[in-house]
Order: sequence, then structure tokens, then C-alpha cells
Amino acid sequence: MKKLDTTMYFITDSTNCTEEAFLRRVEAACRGGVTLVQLREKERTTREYLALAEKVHTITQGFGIPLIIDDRVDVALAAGAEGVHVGQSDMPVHIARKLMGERKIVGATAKTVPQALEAYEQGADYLGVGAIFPTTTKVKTVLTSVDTLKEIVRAVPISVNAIGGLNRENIHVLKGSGIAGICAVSAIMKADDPCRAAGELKEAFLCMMGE
Ligand code: TZP
Ligand code: MG
Repeated sequence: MKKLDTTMYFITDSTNCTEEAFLRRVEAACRGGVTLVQLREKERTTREYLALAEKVHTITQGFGIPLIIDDRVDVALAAGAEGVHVGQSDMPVHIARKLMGERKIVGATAKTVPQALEAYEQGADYLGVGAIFPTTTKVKTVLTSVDTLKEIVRAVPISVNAIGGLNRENIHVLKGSGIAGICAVSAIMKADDPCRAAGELKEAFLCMMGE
């Protein structure tokens, strides 16, 4: 199984949330139509990360949505997740690919064309590019221009997703960029109604792409 639809890529943030409320939000986002889910945990122990990954995986499997684990190949494999996402200071893509095998999804972060080419050549299935806008989510990042995003889309034949501060009001800047999808944390995670937020953001993106 390796069919990849990155159209509406939901990345989780469990901070300031009970586990029960967090899992309810993940379930709601899945119901809302997200096409890919990434579990992104920065503070948990390995055992906690794995335990949460297993719970999230049970939810995503119920919807047939692939689960990607951020940073950790070992947790992805142990949880039986569909893939892993690695950043520039994580496991190199070619090693992540070797460890995960050909059938799993390996995603990578790229902020420049050389980084994008390297990740593609090392076996990445998709790239996350950003931050396009300033973000309130805890992350070490710098802004990436839409021009660089477009250059990356032209440079590699794999799916490229924009990330960072994206919401229904600002995704129009991505029009004509050739991206495969958008990644969002807060627009869904912090919404009053994550199911509706996920559906509306996805719809707005698809609508913009079709114009
Ligand atoms: N990488 C670049 S920006 C970002 C990550 C993980 C966070 C995006 O979060 P939000 O809330 O959608 O801005
Ligand atoms: Mg990382």
C-alpha cells in the first residue's frame, strides 16, 4: 500500500490537550476528510510516543487514512504506521528509506531547491515546504517564499506540500504554485469544530486548484 494523497495533510499537536480531547480532535479531522495524518510529538518519551501512535493509528485505520510519524523511524515501524516524516536534522532520507522499506511512505522537509533535490534523490515520496506564513505552532523554522516553493515544485517530480500558518483566508497565495496539497496544524487542531474546519480547508484548497 503506498497510494499517496497529500491534498489535505493534517499534522497533530497534542500540547494543551487531554489525551481524550486530542484523540477526539484527530477523529473529527479524519471525519472531515483529511487525506493524510501526521502524529507530531516533540516532548514525549519513546514509550509515550509509541502508545499514542498506536491509538491514533487505530483511528486513522478506521478511515483508511495513512498515518505518518514525525521524526522517528523506530516509532513509525513499531506502531505499524504507514510512513515517517524527517526534517533536516533528523535521520537522512536515504537511511529512513532503507529502514522503512520501499512500501512505506517517507516524507521530508525542504526549504531550498538543493534540499528538495537531495531528498528526492534519496527516496522521499513527498516534500513539506515552508513555513509560508509565520506560525503559532512550536517549531524551529524560517519563512520560505512562494517563489522558492514554486522553484521546488518545478525541480522535483514528487508531491510538494506547502506548510506554515495556512488557513482558508490566505491559501490563495499558493494559487498556480503547482503544489499537491497543504499541511495544517492550528487551522484544524485549534478550530472550534475540527471536522468542519478540515472539510472547509480542503474544499477551499480544491476549489482554488480548480479555478
Ligand atoms: N513546519 C514548518 S511550519 C510548521 C511546521 C511543522 C508548523 C505549521 O503549523 P500551522 O499551525 O499550520 O502554522
Ligand atoms: Mg523533524
